[in-house]
Amino acid sequence: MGLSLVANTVVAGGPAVLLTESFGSTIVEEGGNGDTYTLALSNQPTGNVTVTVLVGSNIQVVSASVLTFTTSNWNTPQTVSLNAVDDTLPEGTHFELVNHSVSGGGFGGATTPIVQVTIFDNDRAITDLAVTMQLVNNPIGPGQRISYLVDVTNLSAENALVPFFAMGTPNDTDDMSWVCVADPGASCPMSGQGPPLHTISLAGGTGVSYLVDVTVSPLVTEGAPINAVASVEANDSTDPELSNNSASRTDLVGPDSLFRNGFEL
Ligand SMILES: [Ca+2]
Ligand SMILES: [Ca+2]
Ligand SMILES: [Ca+2]
Repeated sequence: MGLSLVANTVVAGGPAVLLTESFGSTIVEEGGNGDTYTLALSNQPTGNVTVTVLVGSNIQVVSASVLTFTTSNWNTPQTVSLNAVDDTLPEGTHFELVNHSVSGGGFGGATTPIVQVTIFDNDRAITDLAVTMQLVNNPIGPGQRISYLVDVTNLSAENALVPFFAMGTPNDTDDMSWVCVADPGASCPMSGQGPPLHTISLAGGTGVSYLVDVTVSPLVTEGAPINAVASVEANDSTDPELSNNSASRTDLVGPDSLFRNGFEL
């Protein structure tokens, strides 16, 4: 033994059940398209060979799940058709392995293929994603480096797998840079330059926190407003409470830091 099958290539050796996946892969959609592959034997058996298709809970065999190969049709491929089980669970794209058992005709110990099936989901979680924003430095001074603390939280129990986070550059600022820290079960890029615009991941009840730094233009005048907006979009889940999916704030530029530091002339 110790033989292996990769796609439709068999390593020469003992008897084997040969696999050919249509278009080289097997992909099924909940509530949508199924897929097929074919099986044949590597050599003529001594009698009837039975091959049984073994699936888990996410896949159903639409064709016969027990194939019989005889001494005459052993090398004629037989088709296995699979569909996804259309459950109601939001799972994202997931995977299941299809195994095969074989018996009879001298094929009792034959090598059998394992098919990795990709399953596209059609169920959406209900999640409530929320964003809050604070300004760490207040008041803002012309030319000052300032920091926003932005928290993105999944307030629901269900997972949001690929929400999109965005924060634009506040007016009259530049040199934006940021760092992000994620709760266990959540993920975000660790840091970056420029506006954060990317996919994050928020398991139910988890969040990520950004510290976003910008430099206020030295040319702004006292009383000018600096507007900042951050938002999150659920993408693969449904968010029935959209009022908390963005946070914005307007902070007025204070007096020049020379004055605040007591160096008034
Ligand atoms: Ca479904
Ligand atoms: Ca599902
Ligand atoms: Ca929300």
